[in-house]
Amino acid sequence: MYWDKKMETLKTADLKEIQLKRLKKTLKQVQNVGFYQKKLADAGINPSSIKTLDDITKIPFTKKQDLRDGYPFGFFAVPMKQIVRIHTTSGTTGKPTVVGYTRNDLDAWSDLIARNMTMVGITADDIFQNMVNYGMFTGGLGFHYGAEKIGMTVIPSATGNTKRQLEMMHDFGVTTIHCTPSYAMHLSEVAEENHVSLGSLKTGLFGAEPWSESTRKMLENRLGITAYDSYGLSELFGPGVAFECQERDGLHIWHDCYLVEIIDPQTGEHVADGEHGELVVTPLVKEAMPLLRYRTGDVTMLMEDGCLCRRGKKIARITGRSDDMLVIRGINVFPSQIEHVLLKIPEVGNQFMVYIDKINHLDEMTVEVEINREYFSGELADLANLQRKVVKELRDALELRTTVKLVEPGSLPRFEGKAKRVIDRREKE
Ligand code: DLL
Repeated sequence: MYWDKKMETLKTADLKEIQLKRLKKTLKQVQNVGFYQKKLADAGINPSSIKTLDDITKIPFTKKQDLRDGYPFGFFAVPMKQIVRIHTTSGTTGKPTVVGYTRNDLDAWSDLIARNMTMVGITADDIFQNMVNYGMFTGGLGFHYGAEKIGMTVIPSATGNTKRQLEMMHDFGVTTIHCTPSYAMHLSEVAEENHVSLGSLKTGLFGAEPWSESTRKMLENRLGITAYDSYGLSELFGPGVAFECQERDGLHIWHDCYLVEIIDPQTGEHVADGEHGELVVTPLVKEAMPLLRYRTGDVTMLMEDGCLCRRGKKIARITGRSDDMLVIRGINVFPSQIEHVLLKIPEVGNQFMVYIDKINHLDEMTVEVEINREYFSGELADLANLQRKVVKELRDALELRTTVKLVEPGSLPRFEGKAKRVIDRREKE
């Protein structure tokens, strides 16, 4: 199941040759960007000083703040006439980051999405409902064009009106869905409440935010699907950077298009395979907005074991962003770890919120958890014991004391796009 068998199964030596050729081309392309002209000149680097792939470590990193400083078009390496589309990141903190695409970029991007979908057995016979935002977010149009390229029947349903979404899934015989894992969870809830049968559904493609193995199991059981993790970011086209294959043990990253490093975020040095660090990527086929050693902020690791289906190292499921990591009384916690613990407890529903406060100079974490109806009221309800159980599970896994509040099913917020489950109310120093 290959979309581009030659590129997906290149022998190591051939892959390295292509990577180096493309890296050199990228180094030429960035010369059209004022930021890089200066940055490379300051570091004493000209394209001819990069002779091997290992020489990449001579090149300085590019950070998200650099892109923000270049707002709006400072990182475009081609004349505006050649830019055929613009997307932006959500920009929750300050100005959004603008990304641009040439016609070749759009073609390369949709090819990558087609590779991912083909890898998990999706074909032109599938009916695909794309339940993400179709605006500036790259998830909507990105998947849309990839799916059309394969020849799937695409339903661009976007977000909102969950009952209508379910009706379409049922009536149109949808086989494949794409959305955030949080929305999929909500969808499964509404399907259950309304007794909607989704017998045609086979595959769920979920990404754009961290999620856990517990969520995967829950979604698979409730929706009767196989669920795959999909990773990407706007700065590297959007979705399509890495994707699980049918093994569902780590994500294949497309090494002919993305040169991957994992670094210690503090020192900037490479970490060993199997060790977690920040993912740094140099895209190799971007025309409109080439980047060098882009610090994604995402925490993952290169996996030591290979895969039978494709060459090149896989990356592990993204734990979170290094700047999403919570430091509670000196202990590092990722929201995805909390989710993993909670969803393994059968009485716990699928929604939670985390609040962090500073009380008497001490960090305090409060977790609000929805409880399944039958355990919240009625004969099976034993809230005091259950509360102690949740506190214990969290303490055992995170080595952290938390305050747990059990709340009624349906009372916490639902999310159509990326979930915002953590509210840090500590004052920043
Ligand atoms: O979220 C692109 C995308 C759309 C990916 C649809 C997958 C599916 P941005 O809005 O720029 O782009 O946000 C990128 O989201 O740096 C990660 O922190 C996070 N992220 C994306 N995919 C995953 C994932 C899109 N599978 C940021 N697991 C990235 C964990 C993810 N985090």
